[in-house]
Amino acid sequence: MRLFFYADDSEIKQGKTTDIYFVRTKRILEEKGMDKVKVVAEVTPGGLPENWQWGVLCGVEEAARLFEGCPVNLYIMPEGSIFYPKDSRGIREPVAFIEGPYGAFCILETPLLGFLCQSTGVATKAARIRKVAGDKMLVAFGIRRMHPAISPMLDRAAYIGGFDGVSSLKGAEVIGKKPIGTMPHALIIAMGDQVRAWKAFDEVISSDVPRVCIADTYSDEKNEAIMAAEALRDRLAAVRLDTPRSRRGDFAEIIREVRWELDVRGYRHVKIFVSGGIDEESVKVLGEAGAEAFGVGTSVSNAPTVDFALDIIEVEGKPSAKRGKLSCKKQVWRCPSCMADIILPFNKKPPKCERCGSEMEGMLKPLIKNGKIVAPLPKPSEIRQYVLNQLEKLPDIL
Ligand code: PCP
Repeated sequence: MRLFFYADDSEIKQGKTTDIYFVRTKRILEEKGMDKVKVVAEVTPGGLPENWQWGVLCGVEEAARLFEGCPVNLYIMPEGSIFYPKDSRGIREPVAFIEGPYGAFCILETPLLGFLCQSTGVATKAARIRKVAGDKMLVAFGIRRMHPAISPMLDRAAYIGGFDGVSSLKGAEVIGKKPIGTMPHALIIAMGDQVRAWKAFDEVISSDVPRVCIADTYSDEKNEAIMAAEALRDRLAAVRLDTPRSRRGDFAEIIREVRWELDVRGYRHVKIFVSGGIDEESVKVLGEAGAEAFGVGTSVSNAPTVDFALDIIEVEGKPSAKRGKLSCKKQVWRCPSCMADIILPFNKKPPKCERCGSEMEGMLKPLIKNGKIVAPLPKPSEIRQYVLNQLEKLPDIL
């Protein structure tokens, strides 16, 4: 008897989460002896949410696990690759294509898209915030907003997008790091007194955990920040300000005041950690006011999904696509220095970058060949570094 409402590995792999019309399609093709018809189907974004100019592809390792054992080839951009909705000439950009008997993979369309759409949205939102935050500390605090069964995916995607750490035990395990947290208001309230709670934290929690005291429970942030500094002195790493919307007013001004009052009292070592409603805009404004670390929750864990679609573009080697889609297998050629893309039919020879003349790199690489994984599956930390390296080459987003 299962306690919660989620699908397990074998149910996902068997297509139990798929849309029923794919099951019917497979049955009809089998009955008519057409399930072995060879097709090429490509994954393209319908566009990007909000004003996003690019996305960070995430969910690729799960796609590999999904297709392992399925008699198809899967070519896909490496996990963490920047992609665009269209190339410089307006051609819609494929992030993957599958080639093989349609009847062998048609029921996997739904889980494949689900793996890519949601985690790509999370990783992209995280990367956008990383792009604005520079090297300030970013911690994923958002798993409480979403179904707990996917919290490891949410944390992994935020980390891959460029965050420094995650708050959940399971998420931290998946990315191979220790979880990062501060302290909840509940600790102060349950113990009845800020100083008593801060000192208890300092006594009980192992010394390798930075002392970050929540400093906005009962009184003004400036007042509680000074109290925390006077209570823990050089043991205090930071104060966390999580000012509720009912009190927020000019949060940047509050941060400037707290920074000033700590500094004039000799507490320059105490950093300011902020959380609550943090996104690209507030990271910029609050960072400029003196915040040096951010706990980012809902804006990343509940990031918009990227609406990828899977469309057949070749049947038995012949061009065949529905209205609105371009037929024929394609390659996405990327200039590694200026990050510009050109999309050409798959077997064309590599073009030179029109902007800088560099050799261009084919982004759609084989991940599965006849059901076998044929490429390495990098660690989350390696994928994250790949994302950061690419972000450096992109223009600012705000
Ligand atoms: C919230 C909690 C979350 C933060 C803010 C994320 O504060 O710290 O991790 O908020 P966001 O989703 O708006 O980005 P509280 O709800 O006050 O919880 P706590 O007292 O546990 O900090």
